[in-house]
Amino acid sequence: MDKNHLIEKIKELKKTKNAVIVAHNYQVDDVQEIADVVGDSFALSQYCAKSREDIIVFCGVHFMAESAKILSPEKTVLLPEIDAGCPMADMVTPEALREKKKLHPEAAVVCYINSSAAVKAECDVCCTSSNALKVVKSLKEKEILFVPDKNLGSYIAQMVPDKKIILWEGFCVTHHKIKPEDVTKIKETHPDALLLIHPECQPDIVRMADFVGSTKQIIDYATQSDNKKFIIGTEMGVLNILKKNNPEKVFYLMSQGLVCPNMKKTSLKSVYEALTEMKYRIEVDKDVIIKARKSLDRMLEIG
Ligand code: CIZ
Ligand code: SF4
Repeated sequence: MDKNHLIEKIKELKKTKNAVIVAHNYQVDDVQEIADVVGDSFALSQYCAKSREDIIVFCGVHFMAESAKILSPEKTVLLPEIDAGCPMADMVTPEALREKKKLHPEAAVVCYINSSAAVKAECDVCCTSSNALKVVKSLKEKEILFVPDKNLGSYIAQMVPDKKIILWEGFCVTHHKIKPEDVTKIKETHPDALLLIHPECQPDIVRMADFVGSTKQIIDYATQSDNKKFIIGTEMGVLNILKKNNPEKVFYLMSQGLVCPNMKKTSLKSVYEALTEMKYRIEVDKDVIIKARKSLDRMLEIG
């Protein structure tokens, strides 16, 4: 089937099956183009919870589809590529976290949204890269166990000197590999461009940024800024929306290595197959949903 035919078929199936298609900011352009909405993981899950369709096709990675299931347990959530996982989310298991919690019984446990439902169920509160600072600041505990991203955790830690942040040894393989030399080189080539960096990058990279933020915050910042040129320090998928929203501005990817192979697994073909074969259904244990939901709801209460 050629591309246009596939797109037509997907649109038809979406209607007949009463499905919504959501795509993460890091998905390939073709998939972003057929989605009803493109955004970050939590915004997409919230969108799904409010939507009227019975079926959610989540174009992203496994933990994101789980978050959608936690917020919409009555709906069918499909992940088109079952092997699309997040290596960072896999760096913490509920068993390992339970052991660590025993060593720090006084600590509040904060989990980044990039974690499995079972890990969220072990935590006090969840956070995204947009609200992590607010979440940590809102906690009365002085000791915080932050999982799994040590880079996001370090970034937050230097802004809350009154708290002791215990880091987990997790990181995003894609953002973590950016080196200071990559930044220096591209800044020399484009000295008038602003450097927008995701906090999943290592602290020495984050320190060089003009602005640090989540995908949504980076997109909003570039859109509102009067500057015309930007160096983008997050996964290349965001370039699609950045260019679409800002046709008069120029965006340079900080490094050609900023590609998440798991995010790139989903294609038009796999979205089509997801809808025809109703795969791959994401199921989360009822008890886990109840506990993980508490972590997400608490995050929402904080704002
Ligand atoms: O929460 C998300 O969607 C992720 C993984 C990153 C971001 O900054 O939006
Ligand atoms: Fe996970 Fe990094 Fe890929 Fe995001 S970009 S899904 S954190 S591996």
